[in-house]
Amino acid sequence: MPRTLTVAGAQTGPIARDESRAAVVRRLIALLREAHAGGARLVVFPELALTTFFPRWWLEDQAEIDAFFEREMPGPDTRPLFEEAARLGVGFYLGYAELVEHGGIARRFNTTVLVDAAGRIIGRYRKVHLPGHRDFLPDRPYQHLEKKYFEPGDLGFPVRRAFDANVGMCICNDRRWPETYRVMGLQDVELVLVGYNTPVPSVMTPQYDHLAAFHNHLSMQAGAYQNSCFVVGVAKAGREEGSDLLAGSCIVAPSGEIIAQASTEGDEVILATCRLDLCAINKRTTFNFAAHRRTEHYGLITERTGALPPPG
Ligand code: CDT
Repeated sequence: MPRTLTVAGAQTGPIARDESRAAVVRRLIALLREAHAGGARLVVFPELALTTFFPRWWLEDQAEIDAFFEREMPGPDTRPLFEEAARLGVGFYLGYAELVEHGGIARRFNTTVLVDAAGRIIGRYRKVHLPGHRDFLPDRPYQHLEKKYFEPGDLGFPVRRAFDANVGMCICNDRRWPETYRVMGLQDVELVLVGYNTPVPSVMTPQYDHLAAFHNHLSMQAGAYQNSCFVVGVAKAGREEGSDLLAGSCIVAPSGEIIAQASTEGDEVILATCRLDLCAINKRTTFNFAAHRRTEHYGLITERTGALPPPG
């Protein structure tokens, strides 16, 4: 019997700043039900799936900023999603802004949780690669202030056994970094879940705006192929508070091929039945890490952060 897992990507359209958490959760529940009706056992929601993408704004009032954060998960507004998922017997990945108190100090992370089919949180990931900038950029139509609002994740890239698969998580900009996938690949990952909010035009690289969709898929397809795993990439998409967010949610097979892709910029479910045994093809051959990796030549990857020119 081949090991299979039907996963859904639950792309959302834009979330307005004044849309209540309860209203957003109702949208997520509708997507969850549709995914379940399509046979999904695991549903992937976007990064920061409960609010508008607030890092586009320079905000100074801490209470106003903290209104975008969750102090508990599930909390009163999100509990109905957990209850409905448990009732249906479906797991999910949910991205949100997390506010925790450690020793009386408030810490803020761009976080996602993995919830099992009984509605229990079984995994947590905090975004490691925070893109954008910390200071106000006066010449830009909008900002990308993740470095101001969040601190880098402190949980690494754990892979856990869940849904009969080896499952890892990352968030948005993480998907562009080969290190993200390789650290999970070294834990034998079979399924990487990633939610994203990708503003186009980009604050950082307007020169590449026409390639935004290409780079999105290129990153996830390369990560899947080079680490012999499935990748489920799920967008918050569409025109949100005057800023466009890239759509293109997709499910990528270990061959690097896209096997499901969203066709709209709104709330949309995509589905694929992942034959997890397919991961073994390249794990045993081209990308058999134990047989072929040469770690004695990879030291710079962890010794050095930024690039330096060669000597001479
Ligand atoms: N949310 C997020 O990480 N978005 C980034 C945009 C980078 S441009 C500052 C992304 O990689 O899609």
